[in-house]
Amino acid sequence: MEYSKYEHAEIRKKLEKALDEERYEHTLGVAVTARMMARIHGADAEAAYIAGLLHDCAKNVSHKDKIHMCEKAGLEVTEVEKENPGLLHAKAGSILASKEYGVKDKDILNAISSHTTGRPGMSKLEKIVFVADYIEPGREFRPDLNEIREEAFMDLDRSVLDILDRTLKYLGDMAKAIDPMTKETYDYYKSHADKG
Ligand code: DGI
Ligand code: FE
Ligand code: FE
Repeated sequence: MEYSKYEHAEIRKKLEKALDEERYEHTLGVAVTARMMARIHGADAEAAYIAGLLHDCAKNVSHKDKIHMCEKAGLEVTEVEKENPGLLHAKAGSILASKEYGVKDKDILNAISSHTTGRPGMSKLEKIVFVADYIEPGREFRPDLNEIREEAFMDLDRSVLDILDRTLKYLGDMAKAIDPMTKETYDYYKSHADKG
């Protein structure tokens, strides 16, 4: 994967306009975290950086427009996604990344698409973006984050599972609807961990 420094700057400039300041800072945090994790875990560091930059690129799109974009692109929009506006920016983001930011790499587009709920059988890049989104330096409010941060560099699958565990607990505490995909992803990585 080869992107020039110029292209990085172009993507960042565009994102800075599309996102609010806090979201843009978060995006830079995810990008550098994902790049470093990729180096440690032997994934494509360049792809990880681009996926990190773009993972929340649809965050400021209206819910109506996200639904419309996904349906137009032939992506299934589930009932849970219609009722919980926090979910669809992932799928919509993969469409924007392809159409507005010129990303062709399928693995990068998948990493954007799966970054909120995960999915069973994620690629290494998808897992890295999923985890980097959770642990980037700006996420200071989460308790005991350093344990997960350490794990993220030592045992990627374990950190995916622990993040899903925490997310499911958080959603339960907040009485929020659980996307079946979040639970499916948890079950998948749980059964893999149990097998050793
Ligand atoms: O976009 P970010 O804020 O950086 O993080 P994100 O894409 O992981 O998630 C955004 C929100 O989605 C976050 O508040 C947790 C929530 N979320 C994750 N899984 C589920 C979920 N919300 C619902 N309702 N159901 C889920 O399964
Ligand atoms: Fe997100
Ligand atoms: Fe994010």
